[in-house]
Amino acid sequence: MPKTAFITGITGQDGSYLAELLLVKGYTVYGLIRRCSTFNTDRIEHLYQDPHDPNYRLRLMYGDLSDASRLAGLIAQIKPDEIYNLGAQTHVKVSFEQPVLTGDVDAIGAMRMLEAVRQSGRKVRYYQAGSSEMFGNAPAPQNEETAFEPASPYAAAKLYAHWVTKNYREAYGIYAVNGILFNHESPRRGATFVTRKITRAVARIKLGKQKKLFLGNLEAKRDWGYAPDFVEGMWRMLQAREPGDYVLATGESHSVREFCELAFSRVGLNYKKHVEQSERHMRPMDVDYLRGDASRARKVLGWKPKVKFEKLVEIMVDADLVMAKEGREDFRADSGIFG
Ligand code: NAP
Ligand code: F7E
Repeated sequence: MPKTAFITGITGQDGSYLAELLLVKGYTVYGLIRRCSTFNTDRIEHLYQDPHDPNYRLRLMYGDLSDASRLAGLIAQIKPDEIYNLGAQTHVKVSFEQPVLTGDVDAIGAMRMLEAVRQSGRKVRYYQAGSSEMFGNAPAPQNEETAFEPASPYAAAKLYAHWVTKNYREAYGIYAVNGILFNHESPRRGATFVTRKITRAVARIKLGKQKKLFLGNLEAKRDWGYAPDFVEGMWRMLQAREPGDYVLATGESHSVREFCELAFSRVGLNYKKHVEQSERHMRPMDVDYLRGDASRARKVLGWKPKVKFEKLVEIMVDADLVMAKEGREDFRADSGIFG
């Protein structure tokens, strides 16, 4: 029987790749979208289907993770086999500026979803989008046994979601899993995350459209993978015989400075001539060094990332060059207000 999936956060980077993957696998995909005064569906426009087509398999529904009654109503209406809770306020620095909203959406939002699942009485498989940020400055390499040390309102909110997901699995027997995903990027990454901010700037500087790139902490190290590899891991988690929690990571860690060096050199530029540090992009507290150990996912799920650091940088720079040449890039992230 073809399956039905419900994705919150379908308009985001991961939601868009996951929707693609599930449609190819024959799923009917329902996606939660927020009502906005401007369109927020750029990342899934290539997947649109005519709702009058009887084989219409991508169905977008208005809703919000802050609206419990709507979430319960949607789950009752959709009757999903699988739920992927990817919706969140995802920016760590913004979580210091909007801690209450971040807690409401990222922590209580997950609880609203779990309660809707529990009260529906249906057998649903539930994926919770957890984050390596929950490890904070715990020693690397971090895996499922590493003690969490959240270092931001975002990380603390995600940790609440992590624990209640585990609790609903153990207390109610719900097939609920936590993916603890290290940073994963792509040409669809939001422009205010550091990798995309860098690759967009590289393209624009190369074409003479921008002069400087202002960044914060250049010494922070992250384990950066490729988003399409990671959404495949999410799907695998919901196909396993038993529910569990899994780290997804590449096992390599590189600094923001190294990312700059490689990205600028891809177009024959020296980052030192263009990158400046600015207080504006520093956080009240940062996470210094993340490097994941995904052995459990490899062993139990057979999951392995295909794209590593150098290739990722190439993919992102090349895609941004094409966009900038076609004048399709958005200049707003260069103003220094965002990011
Ligand atoms: P993203 O591109 O920032 O997308 C976030 C999604 O959440 C968007 O669809 C956004 O909708 C939606 N959203 C925000 N607030 C919402 C609300 N109140 N109600 C419903 N939906 C809401 O994030 P991503 O990179 O795809 O990440 C997906 C998930 O994985 C997130 O939960 C994130 O915290 C987690 N995660 C990401 C990474 C990573 O490296 N990418 C690593 C670990 C964990 P709009 O488009 O309308 O804003
Ligand atoms: O920062 C440093 C910054 O914002 C990475 C989210 O998807 O991954 C992401 O969170 C590092 C940090 O990602 C700038 O201080 C320097 O040390 O790209 P980021 P993040 O904070 O790691 C995790 C796994 C998630 O779960 C989150 O949802 O880069 N950095 N200069 C900068 N960061 C930004 N954004 N902008 C700068 O100018």
